[in-house]
Amino acid sequence: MKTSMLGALVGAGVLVAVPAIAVAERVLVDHGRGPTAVHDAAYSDVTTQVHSRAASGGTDVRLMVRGLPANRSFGAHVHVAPCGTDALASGGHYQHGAAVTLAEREVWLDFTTNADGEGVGTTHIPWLIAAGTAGSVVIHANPTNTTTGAAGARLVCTTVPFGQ
Ligand SMILES: [Cu+2]
Repeated sequence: MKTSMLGALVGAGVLVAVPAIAVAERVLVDHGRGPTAVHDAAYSDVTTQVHSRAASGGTDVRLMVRGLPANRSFGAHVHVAPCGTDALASGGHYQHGAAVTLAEREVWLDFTTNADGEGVGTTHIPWLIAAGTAGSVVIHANPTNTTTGAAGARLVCTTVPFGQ
């Protein structure tokens, strides 16, 4: 009984401590490991990681994904709010300034998976993301329509504290 209680306490502690440590020790680099929420059960094996690095007035954002269908293209964007159980909790696309095209004022991370179902989406934007203006990266079912910004259903969402 003593052993099983200890085991339960350690197990609970690990679950709580991991995200807390990740936030506390990586203050200078936005960093998300996820997904935070899965909106389509067919994608429950997907894992994600997001890096956002600001330097010299610009920002590099990288999305790494595993566990997706092989050789398929997906849309992915930075959204304004953190993920929630409701797929719409992450809000709309994060936008910056008044550039003429959506591609220039939003942050798109579309990617195509390899034969192993892994994909990487990267982009460089020539500005800094202000704290509190962007909260997640959402992966969608289809590549982004460059005219409308639409990319189909929201599959998985990763909360990322951009701009800190
Ligand atoms: Cu999106």
